[in-house]
Amino acid sequence: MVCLTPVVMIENEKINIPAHVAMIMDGNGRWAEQKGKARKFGHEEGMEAVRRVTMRASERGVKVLTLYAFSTENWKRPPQEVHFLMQLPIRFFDRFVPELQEKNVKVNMIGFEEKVPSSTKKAIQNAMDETKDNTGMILNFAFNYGSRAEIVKATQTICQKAIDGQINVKDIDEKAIETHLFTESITPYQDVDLLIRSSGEQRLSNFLLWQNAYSEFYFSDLLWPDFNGDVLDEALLSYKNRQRRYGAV
Ligand code: V07
Repeated sequence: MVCLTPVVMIENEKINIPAHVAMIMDGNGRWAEQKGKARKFGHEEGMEAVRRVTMRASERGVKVLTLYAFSTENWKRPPQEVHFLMQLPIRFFDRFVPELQEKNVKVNMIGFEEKVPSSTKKAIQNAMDETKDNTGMILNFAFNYGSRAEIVKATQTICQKAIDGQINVKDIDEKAIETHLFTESITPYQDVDLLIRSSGEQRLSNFLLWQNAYSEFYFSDLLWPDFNGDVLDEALLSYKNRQRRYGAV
């Protein structure tokens, strides 16, 4: 495999930086409850952690940072909480777009548009438009995202193309499936290199199932609002210390 990712010094160690880092930002509600506050305070503080981690990842030369902001399962939460979460992209961009511009970060989104309020979609679209010419890290929000539903959607599209004679069944290979997933928009970094999950949980929770086929996993016991750039550096160091074999010996 050709490795084009930069080598950066962290604590005097040369390290290979994973091109695509994906994060499951768990523990916001628990963080708030431990402090005797409402869950929304945890989400609010979680947004600050997003800012810290985005800035550090961009400094380290990560190409794509994918954040699991809202899953297709999250609609089952209490309506008030869902409503609050839907406002967060608007608040996030009101506050952070200038900083994203300064760091040359480009915003992208993967997920289903259906059910997302139009004001939220508009905020995300604006941020994507405003940062479309940036050439640095891609900050990729998985929003109303579910991996099985993504694979189902790709399957439907491919089958329809086969029926319409646009593709031969013989030609449906891994590449063909890959190009029908949401992550087509982050080509050539569709595969996750390093998956990080906070808050002590060690599950994938329907997040990028196809794209995580060969990724390294890093779990932290810290609750997401306590996450920061130094924890990201620890994860990057641990990544460097693992031999990646892709099934070979
Ligand atoms: C959310 C803050 C981070 C911890 C996880 C739960 C709460 C940023 C966004 C966001 C999403 C899309 C977008 C821009 C920003 C966000 C939700 C929750 C639903 F284009 N943080 N954050 N979205 N939290």
